[in-house]
Amino acid sequence: MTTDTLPTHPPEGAAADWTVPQNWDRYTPEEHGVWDTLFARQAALLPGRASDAYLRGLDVLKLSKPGIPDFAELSDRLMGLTGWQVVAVPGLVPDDVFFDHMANRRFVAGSFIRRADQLDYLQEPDVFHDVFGHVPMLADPVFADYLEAYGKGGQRAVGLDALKYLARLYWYTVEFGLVAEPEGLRIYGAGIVSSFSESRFALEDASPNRIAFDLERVMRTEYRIDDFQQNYFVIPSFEELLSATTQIDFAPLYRTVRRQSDLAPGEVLPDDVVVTRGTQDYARGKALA
Ligand code: HBI
Ligand code: FE
Repeated sequence: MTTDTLPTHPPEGAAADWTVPQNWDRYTPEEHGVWDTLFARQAALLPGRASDAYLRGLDVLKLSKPGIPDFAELSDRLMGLTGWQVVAVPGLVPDDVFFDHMANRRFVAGSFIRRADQLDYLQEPDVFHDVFGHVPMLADPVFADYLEAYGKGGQRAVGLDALKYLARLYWYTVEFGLVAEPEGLRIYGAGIVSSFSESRFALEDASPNRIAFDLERVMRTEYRIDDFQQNYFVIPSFEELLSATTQIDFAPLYRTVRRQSDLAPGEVLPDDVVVTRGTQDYARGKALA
């Protein structure tokens, strides 16, 4: 995801912090219907696939209520649970704005929804990705702390010119992370739980590698934004993700990572702890096509 081409000033109608009114009253019945269709599709897939923390969030936040959620109502519930809020933005916002909101426990969400004829097509994160994908995890106290720490780390990374490395951590955890639960691997990344096809691919397809999470290794790993991931990284628990990323000083880590080569999306290293070794058939098929 690149935000390099964004203007530095918020667009007309947005506040200085880039937030806009959600204007919940202005959604059409068709738009609410798109949410309901997407919700029904994912809700049927996720039990037994999504992490326990995610499913609990979906439940306690009452996201099954029909229609696009009202951010004010959602924020009230979330505030009572973990102190987070959901604020509407017009689309992608500049990195510093994104991190400032996150460091202050405000999750920025697109308020528009994809069209009914584009259920699986997404260029920019819409309200289904942002709210259905991300917000349930914010009801988990440990993950809520992780995301705040990420926002604060983002603010420091900007000064250290290390955003490229930190963005990879976001990608392979918040967007495309897997967690090892007692009953088996589960998805928690928002990019997976909000995707009809990737929620099965990430867990059940023979193609991708599933590799034990290692912070330095993840920070070296390039990612693809236009297709299924070739490698997924598996955390042992959210507590361990939080401690692995808050008990260390990132500045020396960035220096170490900068000295090493970047790793290709589907690469496996001799030192990797491989949970399931993939065939990479899917990616190979795409390369030949
Ligand atoms: N803006 N609305 C929005 N959503 C994002 O996920 C987002 C963003 N701006 C910047 C950004 N993400 C990146 O900096 C992170 O992925 C690192
Ligand atoms: Fe996202």
